[in-house]
Amino acid sequence: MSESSSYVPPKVWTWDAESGGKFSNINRPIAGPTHDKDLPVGKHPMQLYSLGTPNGVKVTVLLEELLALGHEGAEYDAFLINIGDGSQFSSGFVDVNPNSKIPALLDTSTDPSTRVFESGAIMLYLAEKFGEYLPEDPSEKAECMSWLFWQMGSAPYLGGGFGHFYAYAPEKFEYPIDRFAMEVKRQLDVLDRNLSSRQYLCGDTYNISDIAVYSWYGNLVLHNIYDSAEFLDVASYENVIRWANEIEERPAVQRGKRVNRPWGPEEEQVPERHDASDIK
Ligand SMILES: N[C@@H](CCC(=O)N[C@@H](CS)C(=O)NCC(=O)O)C(=O)O
Repeated sequence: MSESSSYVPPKVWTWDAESGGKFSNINRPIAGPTHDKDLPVGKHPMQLYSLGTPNGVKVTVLLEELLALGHEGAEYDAFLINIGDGSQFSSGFVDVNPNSKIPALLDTSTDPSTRVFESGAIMLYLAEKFGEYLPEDPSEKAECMSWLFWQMGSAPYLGGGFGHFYAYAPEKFEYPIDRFAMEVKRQLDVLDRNLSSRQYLCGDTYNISDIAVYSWYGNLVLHNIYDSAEFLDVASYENVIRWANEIEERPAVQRGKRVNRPWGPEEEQVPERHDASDIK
């Protein structure tokens, strides 16, 4: 560790200064809505309020996989929630997700409608509802749940920890970058060892845990997120790369990745999806 800090934490933390860095304009220490606004509702059974980040992509990929299997009940409207402008703090969004984070799902095919928030809970809800991508055998299901919850517990160290301090913080600090780079590399090694003897995370069959883990760690090893591929030497995790490529080749994954994406090459953007034809 090289730098020293002059910051001395006060006795009681108060919210009186912007912390700086990307997202500092939307970060705040209180929950609840900031403004009154209802959410739009479309014509399909599933109403998704999201953005094409790794957490959002998990759900659109799964919905596309379910549609590919012929489940009409998985037809969905995907509305764009722009987290940069604070849309996650509207009263309508907070009703669907009191935690004000994308993705949030409203299943209007139940009476009353069912709200689901937290991407892992949404995936589990959809997999159980349609009886797909979730093993039935209790031991196999336990393995699938283990990797799904592994992703939910691990990715905050990648995104909120490593990504934040390596790419978004207003200054580079060695201590947090060191700590989170070490953890992310350990996580990649966990995946790499598991995938050295298995085609998919749980064995021979693709399931929701692969979709969840791919959305974060597949993206990391294939797409240089946080501009960190060289720094983390992602090329050395060969089994993770082999597995991520295999998942990425799936047509439903290709479609799901593009939904709720208002960035990137214009011809690939699908800010909202209300019909299959919206994804060209
Ligand atoms: N554990 C949550 C995390 C969701 C999350 O962090 N979403 C981010 C975008 S990837 C978000 O909505 N951020 C807005 C904010 O923090 O205000 C999940 O998996 O659904």
